[in-house]
Amino acid sequence: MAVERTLIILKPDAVIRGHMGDIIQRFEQKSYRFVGMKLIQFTKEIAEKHYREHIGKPFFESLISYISMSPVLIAVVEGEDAISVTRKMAGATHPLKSEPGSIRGDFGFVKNDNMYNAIHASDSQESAEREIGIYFGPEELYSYDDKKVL
Ligand code: 3AN
Repeated sequence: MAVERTLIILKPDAVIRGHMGDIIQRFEQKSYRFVGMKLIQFTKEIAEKHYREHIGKPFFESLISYISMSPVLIAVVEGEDAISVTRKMAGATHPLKSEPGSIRGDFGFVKNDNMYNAIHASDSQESAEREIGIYFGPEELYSYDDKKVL
């Protein structure tokens, strides 16, 4: 086990439907720390940087219009095994295949053949480092020991 940092994005469906607090609460309940957080508006340029492995896939254009629908909340979550545990908490990519109890299982949905899956979570150490670097400079990330406030 190791203390890791991972990147999450609360996507426009979560922001617009008012589920940011519900989702943040799940990480706090798990004693994970938020060490960076901001709202940003995705542009095509940011989407191409973030989702570079999906450029050219059939769903890429709809992915860009979905992720650009409203500002998104971007955060860095820190804690033991944060990368794999956050992926587990997020659940399977497709909202109808994700387990009830997971974030996508509870907040994701499908409408007019489009899927809305509420959260992005980095899938590996390498992706976490790359994705955190897209959105945060070192001065925007905070280290704090939870023992100091307990
Ligand atoms: P995950 O976010 O579970 O790691 P990825 O990285 O395969 O999934 O896909 C990134 C995002 O692209 C997904 N969260 C979803 O919004 C979208 N996406 C992936 N596959 C599809 C698909 N077959 N149809 C529509 N959108 C998709």
